[in-house]
Amino acid sequence: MKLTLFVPALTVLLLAACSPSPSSDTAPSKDTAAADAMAMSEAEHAKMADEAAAPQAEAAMAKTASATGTVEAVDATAGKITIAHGPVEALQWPAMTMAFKATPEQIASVQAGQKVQFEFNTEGMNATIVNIEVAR
Ligand SMILES: [Cu+2]
Repeated sequence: MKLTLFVPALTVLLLAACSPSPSSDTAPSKDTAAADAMAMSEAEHAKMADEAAAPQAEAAMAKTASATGTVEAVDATAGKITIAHGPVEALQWPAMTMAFKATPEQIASVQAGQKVQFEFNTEGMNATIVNIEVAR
């Protein structure tokens, strides 16, 4: 009696221990993978939340700002006005000389050497004049 009960039980134990059965071997690792995936997605969501909570970083990517400066050059062919502008606090830009995209009308409205006040859109390294007028 004892033996007949013991043998089937041992067989089950051996099968459970030795067989690469999906139910016994991969289930725990699946759980771990799921937990990892959840941890990753939580981390990603946290990162996304951080980015959402930092509008300044996103705003710096595409933003309208205003500045004053001196026109260094106008290039109607290239469609650009080069301006030595002062610091732009809204963008955390230092003072620098750079070219802004401009319309032919804007280009025609200024001359090298003039002090100007202007507004511009910036996206990455591209800055486009929205409005420019000679400072008075
Ligand atoms: Cu600049």
